[in-house]
Amino acid sequence: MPHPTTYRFSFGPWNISEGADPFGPEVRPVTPHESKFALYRPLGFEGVQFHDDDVVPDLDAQTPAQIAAKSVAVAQMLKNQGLTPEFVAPRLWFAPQTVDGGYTSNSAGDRQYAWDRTKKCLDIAKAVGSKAIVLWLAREGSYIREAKSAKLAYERLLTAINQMLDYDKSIEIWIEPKPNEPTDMAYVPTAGHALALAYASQDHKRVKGLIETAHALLANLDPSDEMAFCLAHDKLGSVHLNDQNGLKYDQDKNFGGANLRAAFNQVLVLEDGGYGHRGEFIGLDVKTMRTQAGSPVTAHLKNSREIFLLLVDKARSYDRKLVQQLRDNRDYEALEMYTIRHLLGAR
Ligand code: XUL
Ligand code: MN
Repeated sequence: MPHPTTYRFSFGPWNISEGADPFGPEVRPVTPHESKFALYRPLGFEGVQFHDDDVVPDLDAQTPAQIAAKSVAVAQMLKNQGLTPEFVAPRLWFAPQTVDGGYTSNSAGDRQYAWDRTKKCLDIAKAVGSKAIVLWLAREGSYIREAKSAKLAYERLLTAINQMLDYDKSIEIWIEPKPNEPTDMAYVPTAGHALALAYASQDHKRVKGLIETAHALLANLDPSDEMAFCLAHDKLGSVHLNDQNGLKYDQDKNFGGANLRAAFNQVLVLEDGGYGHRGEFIGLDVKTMRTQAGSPVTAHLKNSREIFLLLVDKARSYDRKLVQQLRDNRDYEALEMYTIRHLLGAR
């Protein structure tokens, strides 16, 4: 498949943050939510990733008319700024009704909250002109396995996905797997789990995966393989490129910042898999370092995009003929050395 000559990039407003972490407060002045959108184009981004309440703040407290009016205003703002909404994700991990998950909660009332919130998210996605919603299934897991029936939990997830497909006949659902954090163990930790749910659903063509580098690494998997698995099924809805130092807390480091070779392999898989030729975005989900001064802080976004593009150059100048020859000869020592020399620019 031909690769696009140019890529489109996206990030979410949460990627510009004030630096609070579980151990300390904000360290930078607040960048008002509304003022973030003007930063996209100058930084080279045209796609906006939204949570539902990034579109309609304080969503649970709004009437349907208020939700509709705010969504229309955001759609107009995006148009004025020349931006495209990439997806909207229901934030099902914040409200008191979601302490034990949403779709998989043992409480019927909490599950009803999750469904009501999802319907609001689907309405918002339609109103802003987004073709997809993203399910990051944050608390759909358990802290101790005895707490829930896992079989029932998978059945409930599938039921919820089918309800979404039914409620909106054109929306795509992109499942973003993650093995842990904030729950101890999540029910949908890998691309395999996400795509199994997709194929079991009533309209599998509209259910895909969104692969985040850090999430794959937290599952002790190779992110490029997770992306390739989705591409092989024509089910890579989007990516969240970032990086991660081993099996620790979710770090959302700059793309390539921890493992440049693994980043190169992700770019190779995307290039060779024809990713982007239908307008799919190169999505980033990166956090700046807490030590970074200034407001707003955007260097991490600019740098991650630049690192991606530098690796695209590396992918396009990678000598495919030589690679094929070394594969044919099964000389993987030479292939590794060529790859490292290529990445280091050694002559
Ligand atoms: C959480 C994460 C989220 C999702 C969107 O780890 O990656 O930001 O991408 O809800
Ligand atoms: Mn993400």
